[in-house]
Amino acid sequence: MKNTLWLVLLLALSFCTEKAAPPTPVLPVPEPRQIAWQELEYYGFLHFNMNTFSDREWGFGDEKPEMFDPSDLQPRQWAKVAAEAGMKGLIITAKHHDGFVLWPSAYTEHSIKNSPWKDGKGDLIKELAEACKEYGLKFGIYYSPWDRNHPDYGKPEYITYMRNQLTELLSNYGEIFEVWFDGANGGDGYYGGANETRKVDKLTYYQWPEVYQLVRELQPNAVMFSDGGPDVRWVGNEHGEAFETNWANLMRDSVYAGMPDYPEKYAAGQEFGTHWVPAETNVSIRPGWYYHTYEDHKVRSLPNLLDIYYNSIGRNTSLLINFPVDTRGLIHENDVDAIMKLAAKVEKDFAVNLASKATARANDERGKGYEVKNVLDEDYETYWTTSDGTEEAEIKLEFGEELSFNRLMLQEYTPLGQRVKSFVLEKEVNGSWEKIAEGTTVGYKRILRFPDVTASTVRVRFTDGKDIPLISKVGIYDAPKLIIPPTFSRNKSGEITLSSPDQGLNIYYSLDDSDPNAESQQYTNPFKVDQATTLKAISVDPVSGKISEAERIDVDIAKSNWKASQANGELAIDENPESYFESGDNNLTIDLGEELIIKGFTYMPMQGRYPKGFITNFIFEVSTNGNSWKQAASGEFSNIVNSPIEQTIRFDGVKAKFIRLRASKTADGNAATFAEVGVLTK
Ligand code: FUL
Repeated sequence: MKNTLWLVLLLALSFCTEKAAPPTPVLPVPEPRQIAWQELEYYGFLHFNMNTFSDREWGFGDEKPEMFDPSDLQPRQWAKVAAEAGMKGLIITAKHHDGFVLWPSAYTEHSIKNSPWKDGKGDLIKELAEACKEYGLKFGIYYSPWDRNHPDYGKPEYITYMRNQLTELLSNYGEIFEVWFDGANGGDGYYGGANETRKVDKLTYYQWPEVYQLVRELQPNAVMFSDGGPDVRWVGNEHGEAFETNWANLMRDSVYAGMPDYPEKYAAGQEFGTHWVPAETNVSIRPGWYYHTYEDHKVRSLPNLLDIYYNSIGRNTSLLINFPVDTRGLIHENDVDAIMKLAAKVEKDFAVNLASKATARANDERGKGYEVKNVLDEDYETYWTTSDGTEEAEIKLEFGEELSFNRLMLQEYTPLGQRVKSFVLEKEVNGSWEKIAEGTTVGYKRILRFPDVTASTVRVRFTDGKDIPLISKVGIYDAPKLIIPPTFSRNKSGEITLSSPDQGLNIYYSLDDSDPNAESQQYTNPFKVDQATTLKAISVDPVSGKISEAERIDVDIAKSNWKASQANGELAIDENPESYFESGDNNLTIDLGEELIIKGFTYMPMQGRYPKGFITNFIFEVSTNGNSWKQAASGEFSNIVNSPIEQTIRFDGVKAKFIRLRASKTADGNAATFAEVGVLTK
């Protein structure tokens, strides 16, 4: 009898300590290498190669190795910047489309071994691999399958070359975490002097299954990126934005690198995709992937970088931000400044998880090991889930006091598959529930941003899913406001729009050159200014009372009555610097609609990604009747190629009803282009 009692006791005890049965996986599920990769979240891209020196985005393949001549190449600076910015790895363009390679490959002469850098004795891949190790970063390789230099490109022999080079890269430089295969092929190229167009069948030519096998053999832990994987897929655009609904699942066998309808059809993944192929968001910190001095003033702003962060990492993708390393061989100061600002702001946004001190309750718990408290710890491996078949699982968080917050972060435990299809965050108000925000898929990580909310109890309801949700983490944060000046735009009729850099901020402005404060005119709607004046505007956080610096902008008379004499000339007076007028006869003539005394003019050169026709030498003429013209100024826009910002020329007041800006020379000899032309009347 005694023995039986002991046995019962022992059985009961073991029952209590035993973990409940795990949930059944929802297929597809990730490979361990993909789980490890997903946890990196954030890493950097380095576009540095021949294009840096030829000042191009896509080299033709006929560039000379001697051109690769950095004056101060420091891979350790790249690694230091990345590590300090919170990145977990770096991927470098070992070979881009022009075919030049950054390591002394035994299979080509088109490499750094024939460049002046370190007298041809350097190995940049090795130096960067070492720098990454020193700074605790993972190291990855971008390798362009398209090669505009190689004579055999398009023939079977080239595939052997590609495999040989991959073998070098994946054998000699230690652990590689990601191999990045670019899907681009623009056709024409140098091809060893043939100078012709060679397009290949992107699906079959590269013999992808064999290439994948080679990578697996040499670097079993590396993930491979291309449009459709096999391990990591493209997000479908280069501006840093994932779809809100974003599945890691993909119909992988229907996708190949460089397929034309990929962005619309496959970039968001598919709920019933057959394979686990999560997305990576790749975006450059400047308009171009490679360095161009003329983009030094175009490094992304903090609000833009923050949007990218929330719209990529916050939407179930990893984030790969590119640094176009400059001709010295350094990440440019402006880019360093921008990435550090992003790092500091992200750190502040997620500094305190308000949920971690809350009491969490769930409407159902699966049992031992799957308790709701698991969503509050920092361990991704522990998660909360419910009994099989539970409909509308929910987690309630009781803070014990009224708290203010504006971010929700959720993480699914993805090793058993992506499940959640929709969820809603609600707060309790006098015994009933009010919606704060809602979302669709979660995946590895989902972050919602919403205006400040106060509540003492909230709940997250999982309203639809492929199966019961497995939730590893719930975070609630109170991100501080981004208190920087408002952004400004003006249309042709002189209407000014001010936009707040963050939700919940007020904007105040002055139009009389005085410094605005929280007592000044508050901005509510666009307003018209048709005379020359100075606008100063600030952003104010009504809660903390914090005030941004003032933005000061000189505006001149509105262009509402202006008319251009040439067809399309309107594009240069529409107050939109992104549109431009290209003039076959190198001038732009404008009727101002009234006679004015003008004291100068402005010229904004073309702002597009591939600018052309910058005016370097100008003649500016005025007329009161449109027939007889008088020269008011002539001269040079000295640094316009390197710094294509608005140029301002002043002169003594002259009468004008008509103005004409004439290019006596353009930087590249192309027809003159005009993004925007204005006059100064003050
Ligand atoms: C694209 C390339 O064509 C660009 O030059 C750049 O390397 C980008 C990351 O991928 O497909």
